[in-house]
Amino acid sequence: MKTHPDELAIFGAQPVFDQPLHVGRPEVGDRDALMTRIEDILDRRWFTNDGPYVRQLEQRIADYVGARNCVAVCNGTVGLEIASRALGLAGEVIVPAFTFVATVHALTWQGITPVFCEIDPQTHNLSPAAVEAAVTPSTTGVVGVHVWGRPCSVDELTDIANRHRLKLLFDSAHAFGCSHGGQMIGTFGDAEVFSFHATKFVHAFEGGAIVTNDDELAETMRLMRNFGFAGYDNVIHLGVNGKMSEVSAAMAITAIDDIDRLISQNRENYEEYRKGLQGAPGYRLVEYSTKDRRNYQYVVVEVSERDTGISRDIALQILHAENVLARRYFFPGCHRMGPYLAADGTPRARLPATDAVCENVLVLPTGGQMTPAEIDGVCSILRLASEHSTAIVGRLEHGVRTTG
Ligand code: T4K
Repeated sequence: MKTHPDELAIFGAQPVFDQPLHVGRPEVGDRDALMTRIEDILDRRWFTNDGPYVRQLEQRIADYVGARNCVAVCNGTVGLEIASRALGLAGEVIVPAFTFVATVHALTWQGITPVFCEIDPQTHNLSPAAVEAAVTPSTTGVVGVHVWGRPCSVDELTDIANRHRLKLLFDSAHAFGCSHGGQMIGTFGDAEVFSFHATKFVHAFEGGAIVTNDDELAETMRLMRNFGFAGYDNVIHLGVNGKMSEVSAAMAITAIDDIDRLISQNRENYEEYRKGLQGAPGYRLVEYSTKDRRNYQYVVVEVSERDTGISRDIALQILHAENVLARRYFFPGCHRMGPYLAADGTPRARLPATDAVCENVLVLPTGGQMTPAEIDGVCSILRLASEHSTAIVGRLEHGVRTTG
């Protein structure tokens, strides 16, 4: 059994939970249906390269979001690379630093300069005013990220992109099943990219999809996904291997069959967390609009050290000690990550709102693994951590080891 650090033992000598509770625990869905599909794939001996399950998945996604085209890919990162290349992004592209590093790597990998832009601390998404201010003659596009599945300022960004003749790409890795103004995410900008990584509520083990209403762009991206082949022996475009396998497509189809249940399960968990943290000073649950569709796949708490007495990082340490493997997505901001620092080791951009959000966000476990009692347990740990903050901080500062 895991050793319990005594300084953090607010509940007793052993962790509250015997087994770790993970953020991003994958769902399996209807295992029999999945296995039937996998048996079929094995029988057919068609494992990848635009197979029937990939085509079926592309149709399902296009229909679900209401987009004209869907190009399934091997993961979201390669999807972003293909989409940005097909859109002709070059020079400078405006991106948030509060995102998973893949958003930014996908651009940099192609020699594009990411220009880090400030977020709105309330929404955690790009601030349109900051985007407008960051446009230069070298800017070719904007990549907006729908962080936590809350759509970024789609209308304002569309307006900015139109006025400055910029391409607009959305990293919709978190936002499958979400909508904005009644219209599904997947239909905005020039293209949008979903991730179906195992940690997403709809997943393909590894996978992603690019959706667009631009038929010509979709055709280019299909070519790019498959080495530029336009038929046997006929390479007409620069390309990469961005293909999704049949087994991955089978998993994603199985998940989409189950999407309503997955969302309502996550919503129930979210409501349980809300009840559990209600009235607990200093823990603010990130809110989801009920006017539009949300997938509730992330339960995110902002920890105010002033009100709880503990920093986000101490809260994280306490939760980990109790086997609650919460995560501090996204920390540090991409502008503070090695490849994006200036030669003297300092960040190139000053982003105080981004830094503040990076410092106080905690992502809690959800999904089918969590029971209401476990969620209540997680909330109790956070509440107790706050109630005992002075003692805990004192013990941590002085390295005092007690028996808990
Ligand atoms: N844009 C955004 C905004 C994104 O969030 C992401 C991915 C992308 C683009 C790129 O899409 P992909 O190329 O990945 O399709 C994880 C995921 O790997 C990543 O897909 C996701 N965002 C990111 C937010 O989270 P890590 O480095 O945190 O992964 P890891 O291995 O620490 O696992 C996360 C948690 O999930 C752990 O608590 C363990 C649990 N887990 C994970 C796997 C793989 C399981 O329980 N089972 C599993 O099979 O990045």
